[in-house]
Amino acid sequence: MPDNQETVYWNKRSEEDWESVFPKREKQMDRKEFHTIEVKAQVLEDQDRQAEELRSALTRQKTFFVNLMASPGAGKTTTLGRTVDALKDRYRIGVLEADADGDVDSRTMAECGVRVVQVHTGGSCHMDVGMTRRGLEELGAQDLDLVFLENVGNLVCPAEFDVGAHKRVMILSTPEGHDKPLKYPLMFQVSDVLLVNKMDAAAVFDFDLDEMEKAVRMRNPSIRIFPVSALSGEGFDQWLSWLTEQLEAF
Ligand SMILES: Nc1nc2c(ncn2[C@@H]2O[C@H](COP(=O)(O)OP(=O)(O)OP(=O)(O)O)[C@@H](O)[C@H]2O)c(=O)[nH]1
Ligand SMILES: [Mg+2]
Repeated sequence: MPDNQETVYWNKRSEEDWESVFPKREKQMDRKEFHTIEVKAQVLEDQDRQAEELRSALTRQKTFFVNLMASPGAGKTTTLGRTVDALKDRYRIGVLEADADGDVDSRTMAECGVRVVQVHTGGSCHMDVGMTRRGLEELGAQDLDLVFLENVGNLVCPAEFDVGAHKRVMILSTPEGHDKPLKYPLMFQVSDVLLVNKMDAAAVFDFDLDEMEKAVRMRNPSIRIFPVSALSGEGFDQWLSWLTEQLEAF
């Protein structure tokens, strides 16, 4: 019998039935006197506090930390590769690669000549602050100027978790469609920067940049939007000058 049918069955039991099923428990306590704890709210509050502590520690040690989020295949690794290539002579850069499994992206980033740590989330769809802290320790972030987290590919869960980054950057790629801000509003709401990637393919996918921007600005009027192509490098000057400004002001 499936689990949900089992649940319905127990709920339908009479008071007498209940006593016969849980006699010990009934003796130990009055079933009507119990405490309810809101675990989700408490866990998230705790995560937020830890994220704030991590961010302060990174600020003290002068490590600028960027949380990069996007769907699978939106172009996170390609974007990081091009970004790192442009900045690695000027800044000491590290990358935390977060994936449910595998090390493909870590190998790619290591070839770019930066320090990399692969974090396996064990199937989890996002990074939390505990996993991030451990990854940063492993990376030796204290002597790095700039660290990127390539978060797990997903437009939902990573948006909910503050991992202690100074800035949240997201990528939306043109094949995903211009309606995504309407379907995944939180991700667009919490991000400081939106890189609209694969602009070289926008026409093929009938991607309307203005429509997308209208939908994003309803939720997040101050988000910075940079249309780019990580493949060709189009639009990277604007993204890189924003990032450099942040680093110089940090
Ligand atoms: N046409 C085009 N293709 C791109 C662009 N950026 C990335 N790609 C391609 O998109 C595919 C996925 O790119 P990745 O950089 O691996 O994407 P990702 O977000 O890191 O993917 P996951 O880590 O697997 O979630 C690759 O085949 C890239 O070559 C772009 O600007 N234009
Ligand atoms: Mg990747």
